[in-house]
Amino acid sequence: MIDALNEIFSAARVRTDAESLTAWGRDWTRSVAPAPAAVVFPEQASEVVALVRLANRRGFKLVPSGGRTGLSGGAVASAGEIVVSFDRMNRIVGFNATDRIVRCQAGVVTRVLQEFAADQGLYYPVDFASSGSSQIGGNIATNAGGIRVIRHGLTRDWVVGLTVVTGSGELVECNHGLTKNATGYDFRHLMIGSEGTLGLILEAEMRLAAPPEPQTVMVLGINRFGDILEVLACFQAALSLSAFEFFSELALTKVLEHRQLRRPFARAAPFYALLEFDQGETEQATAAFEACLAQNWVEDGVLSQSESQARDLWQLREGISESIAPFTPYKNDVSVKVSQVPQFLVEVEAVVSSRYPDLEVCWYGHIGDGNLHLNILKPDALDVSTFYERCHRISPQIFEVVERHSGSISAEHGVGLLKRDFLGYSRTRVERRLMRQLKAVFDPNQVLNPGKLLVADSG
Ligand code: 2HG
Ligand code: ZN
Repeated sequence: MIDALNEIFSAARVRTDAESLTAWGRDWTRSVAPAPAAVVFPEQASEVVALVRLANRRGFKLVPSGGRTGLSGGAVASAGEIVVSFDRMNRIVGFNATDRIVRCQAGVVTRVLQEFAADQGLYYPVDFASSGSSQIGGNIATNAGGIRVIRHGLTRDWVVGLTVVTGSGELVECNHGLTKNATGYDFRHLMIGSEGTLGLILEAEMRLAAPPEPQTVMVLGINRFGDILEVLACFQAALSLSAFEFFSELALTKVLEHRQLRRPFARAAPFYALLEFDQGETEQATAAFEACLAQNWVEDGVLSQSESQARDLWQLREGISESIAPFTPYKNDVSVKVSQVPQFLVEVEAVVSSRYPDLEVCWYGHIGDGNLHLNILKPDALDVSTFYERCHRISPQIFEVVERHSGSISAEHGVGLLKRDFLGYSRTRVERRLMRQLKAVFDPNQVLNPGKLLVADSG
């Protein structure tokens, strides 16, 4: 294998040392042990095409690898695969101010794209805690969402063109940056969210937006779970929100300890909401806050007075995932339509409190778009596999609630390895068969990201 790889890549761009295999063989999912055979670092499209063709001839399996910040094992190589890292395809290769389109190689880091946009007086709005290391190719492969979806949508909404190599090694240019293009199947949208199972993304044309007004952040203390959505409705009736996030007191405690931060206000509340909106709408926001106070939905609140205060308040929400990572959490990333959220929360809470009475459960998420992150923290005394087995047995009960509400078992983290066995709760048998048939069209020899997203048989 290594000799064959060396015909495409110089020796320095093929790594087989144990440290590299571990580092590039996994993502932020820590429950599956990495065991790739090699890691390669292509620098141009022709090398990726040659690699995919080689994989087809020789039966090698390829795992695409971006910033490796995924939480469902989508970028984990655990069975002797070749990891294809896009770290060296990290250049912005074109920008057109008239079109407001930037052309990025797959390995461009999200924050680099955001900063590039700002340098042009424009804005790339998709944002999340891992923007500093996640890469555009991975964002597209998982249709990353994050914190401003209620205003600016998902990664999918900003992709206007893609260059991909299919699993059989054919180069396909999708959509060419067009706004209007009614010429049949849009392969761009098939590739977005396909988790590297249909093709490898080499380049993307991303649309940029006009910059928003300066933003103000408000953090509110909320007494009852059920009132969170009342607060959302009250604010949405009064102004246009850029973000509406929520987190529990336990989540706040973890982030305060981990980052050595101060509470947003002295009195602890069972739940918190974090809202972001245009500075120009502060008056409307203050009025909505008072209305919520009068209803007793909210018991305290704080408003950012500067950009740096806004950033500090965001840390309370964005730092949660990192601060609970040491507890090897079992993650759920579920969503329902916003109108279903109140009932959904009640039903999920009933499962959680009856099945995890002895464990710490951290609630947080992008509740304004219907997305809830539910992390079960591992107690020190339990070993990882016993803990995961227990959670795995309980998951179907949460997913049954999701299914009843026609929700998603993976709202934004992808299916990868971790949620694959549960896909049937969100996608029907017919849909799964169609997915496998599409996989056979784009990747007939099954060389791309094996074992991810779909179970090979009829399951
Ligand atoms: C977030 O919203 C990320 O912070 C991570 O999607 C969520 O750690 C998680 O479960
Ligand atoms: Zn999230």
